[in-house]
Amino acid sequence: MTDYTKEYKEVAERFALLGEVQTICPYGEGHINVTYLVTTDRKRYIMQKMNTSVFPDSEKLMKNICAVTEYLKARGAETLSVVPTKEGDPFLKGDANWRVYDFIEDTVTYQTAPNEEVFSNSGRAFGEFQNDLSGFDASVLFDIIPKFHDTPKRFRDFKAALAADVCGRAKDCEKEISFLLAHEETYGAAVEGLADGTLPLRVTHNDTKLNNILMDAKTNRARAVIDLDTVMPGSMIFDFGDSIRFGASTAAEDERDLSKVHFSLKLFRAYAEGYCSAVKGSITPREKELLPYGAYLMTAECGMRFLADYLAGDTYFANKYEEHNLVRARTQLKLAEEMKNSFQEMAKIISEIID
Ligand code: ADP
Ligand code: GN1
Ligand code: MG
Repeated sequence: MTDYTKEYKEVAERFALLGEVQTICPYGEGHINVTYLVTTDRKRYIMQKMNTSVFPDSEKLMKNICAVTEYLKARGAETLSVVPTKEGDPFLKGDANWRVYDFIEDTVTYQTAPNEEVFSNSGRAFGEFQNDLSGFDASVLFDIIPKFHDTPKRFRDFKAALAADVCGRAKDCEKEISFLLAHEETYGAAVEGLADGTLPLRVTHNDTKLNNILMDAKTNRARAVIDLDTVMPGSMIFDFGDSIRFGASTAAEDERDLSKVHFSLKLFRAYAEGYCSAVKGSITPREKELLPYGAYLMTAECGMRFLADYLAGDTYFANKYEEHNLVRARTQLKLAEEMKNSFQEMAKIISEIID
């Protein structure tokens, strides 16, 4: 692996780090920020080049993160610790913007669920995260990406990318395009429920992938929910659904061999048991009813976002090769279809877990 120490040492040294910087290496599998592991002779840190096209206002973003992490710490939860610059600012402003967190030691992240127990633990942790934030004053939060899980808007964006077809790629994905167009009537129920009050607006994480949670390396119990960039008002079914999208698949989000990609009801049950054990005191009947739909919705939405980005020339998600976003879109749409065909089984599982 290339050592980035020389290139980024000057950046790292602008932060109030303990010790002398020894190495800086790329780290993790996030699609949005560029993440590095910084090692000094005393401690390890996560340093991120912030994605300012996705999050144009770093000031507001870091205000949100500081407010949420302070609140969580006061409740005794383990969470991200922002390391300020030597001037005391929460991020470093320049041609690029950078931030640093303490590295949370003795933890691991998973790209696929290694077993049902780990996935269930992650469900409990995201449920507890939801509970921890239930008393948090949402009015102090900036709406950092407005309409983040407004699926009808995501669908309109997808159709605009399709109409423009700037790279001439639409011909490579006719099947995927047809799937998304054919399901238009299924995208609206969550935003409609939030608008008419039948779904409560809560403070949610909005990006609850399994790799956005740090698990204890020894016990596999969840230690900290991370990637707090998208904490905003939203619906519980977004958080539940996005976890199922990523973690209840039998393969990675970017598996090329679709015969390996299936929606696992066993993993769904495991996650639902963990999540519902945490939220059973606050979940409403309508939320409970819409948990299976949330899984389908977040998966179809993510599929349309990956496909829109592929059509637009890969401007949003970090990718490792030319067709990466198309490969990702294909896994999501296959999962969405299987989920749609499993609504009854999912509902039965939920009713067995909470009555
Ligand atoms: P992105 O927004 O690009 O997804 P993340 O903030 O999720 O970036 O970070 C990418 C990865 O880096 C995470 O999936 C996790 O593996 C690792 N990571 C991030 N923050 C920490 C931390 N404080 N301690 C340990 N690992 C971390
Ligand atoms: C991005 O930041 P990361 O890699 O955890 C994206 C999510 C998508 C996800 C798909 C801010 O998540 O919305 O569901 O990729 N985050 C943002 O893997 O757009
Ligand atoms: Mg992440």
